[in-house]
Amino acid sequence: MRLSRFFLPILRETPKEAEIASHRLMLRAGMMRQEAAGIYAFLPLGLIVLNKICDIVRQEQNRSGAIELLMPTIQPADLWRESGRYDAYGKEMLRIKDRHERDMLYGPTNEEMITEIFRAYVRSYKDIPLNLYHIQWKFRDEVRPRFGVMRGREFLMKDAYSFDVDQAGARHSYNKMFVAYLRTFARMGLKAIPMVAETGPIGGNLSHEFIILASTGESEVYCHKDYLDFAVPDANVDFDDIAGLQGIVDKWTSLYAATSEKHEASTFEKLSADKQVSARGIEVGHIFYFGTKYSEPMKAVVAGPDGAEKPVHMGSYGIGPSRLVAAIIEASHDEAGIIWPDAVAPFKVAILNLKQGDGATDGACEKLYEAFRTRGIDVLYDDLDQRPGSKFATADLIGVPWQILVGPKGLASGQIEVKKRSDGSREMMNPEDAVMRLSANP
Ligand code: 5CA
Repeated sequence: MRLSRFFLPILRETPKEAEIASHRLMLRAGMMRQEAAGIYAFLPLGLIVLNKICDIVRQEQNRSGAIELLMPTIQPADLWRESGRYDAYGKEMLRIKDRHERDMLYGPTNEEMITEIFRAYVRSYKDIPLNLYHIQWKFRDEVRPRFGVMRGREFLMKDAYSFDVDQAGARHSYNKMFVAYLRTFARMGLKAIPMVAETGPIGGNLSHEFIILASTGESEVYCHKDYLDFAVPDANVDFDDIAGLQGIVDKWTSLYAATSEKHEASTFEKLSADKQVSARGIEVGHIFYFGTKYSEPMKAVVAGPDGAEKPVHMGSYGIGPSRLVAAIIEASHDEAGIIWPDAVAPFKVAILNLKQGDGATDGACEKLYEAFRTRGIDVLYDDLDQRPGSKFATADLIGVPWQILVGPKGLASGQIEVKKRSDGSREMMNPEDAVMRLSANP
C-alpha cells in the first residue's frame, strides 16, 4: 500500500477523552472513530488488524472442529420469551419494533437463536457432537461504555455453541474450546490465563475467563505466577483425544487462578509469596458449560439409541475480536506508539522514503516496494512529501514491526537502514539483503 493512496487519518494531538493507552493510540493512529458512545467505525488500518485477529480466531476454531455459520444481528423477541431471558436481560438489551409493531432486538448473544437452528434440523444422537460458531456484531447497552473498543456497546464477538448428548460429551467439547483458546491468544502474542469465573446472565456452573494481565484491565484477578511460563499446546494437538485434552486442561487448571467474584483469599494466601500474582486483567475470552438451561425450555432434544428423547447438553464460548485489538495494544506499546506482534501487524514492513523527489531515493524505494509485493509481504510505502521526522513518528505510532529507512546518504554506499520497531535496533545493509531477511519466515 502506498501511503499517498491510503486513508490513514493520523492525529498529532492526544485526544482528551481517551483514558488508557490503547484508546489513545487507536484514535491517534487513525484506526477507529467514535460515532456515538461505545459505537465505533473501524477505519482502514483498524480493520486490517481486526481482520487478522478474526483470521487467527477462525483458523483455531476450525482446527478444533467447530463449524462456521452466520446468524443475523437482529433477532425476534419471541425466541427470547421461550428461554425466559427476554425480561431477565434487562436494560442491556436494545429492543426494537419493526413496522408491523413486532418486538425485535439487536442480539447481545445467540444462545436462543442457535438452539432454534439446532432443534429445527437435528433429531438423533448420531448427528452430534456439533459445535457451530459465528463472528458477528453484538449490541449491549452497557451502563458505562469506556476505553474505546475495550468496552463498547456495539462490539464484535466470536461465539461458538456446542451440542452433546450428555455431560461427559459436553465436557470434551468444553475442553476443545479451552485448548483452542490457549492457542488462539498465544498466536496473537498474548499470555492469556484461564481463570475460574462467574457465569452471569449466560448461566451454568462451569466457566473460565481467559485473562491477560494489564494494569489498565477492568477485572481484579489472582493467580499463580507459574502460569505465565506454561507452554501452549502446539498445532498438531489431537482434538479427538479425550484423555489427552483433559490432561492439558487439568494442567492449566491445576494452579490457583480466579477472578475477583470467585476469589478465595484463604486458598490464595497459602501460595508462597513470590508465586502470588494479584493484578488487573482484561477478559479476552469466556467459556461456559450450562447443560440444558436452553435446550430444556426450548425443547432441543435428540433421540438416544433406545429412541428416548433427551434435551441436549450445551456450552457457549466467546472471544471479543474488537476488544482484542485494544488488548494487544495494552500489552504491546511504548511512548512512541503501538508495537504490533507480527501475527496481527497491519503491515510487516514500512518503507520510509526520506527524500521524496530525489531520483535515486525514489527509484530504490520503488524497487523495494515491488520486491516485497511480489513476495506477498504486506508492505506500506511512505511516499508522502514530508520531513523524515514526521515519517519516523508515523511509522512508530502505527507500530509496523520493521521500518526500512531509505535516503541519499546511505544509498551513496548502496545501503539502507533496517529498524526493528520492538527494540529500536538498527542495521545498515544492502536492499537485496533486507528483502531476503524480511521475506523469510516467520
Ligand atoms: N454467549 C457467551 C459466550 S459466546 C457470551 O456472551 N459471553 S461473554 O458475555 O462473556 O462475552 C464474550 C466475549 O465478548 C468476552 O470475553 C469479551 O471478550 C467480549 N465482550 C463482551 N462484552 C464486550 C464489550 N462490551 N465490548 C467489547 N467486547 C466485549
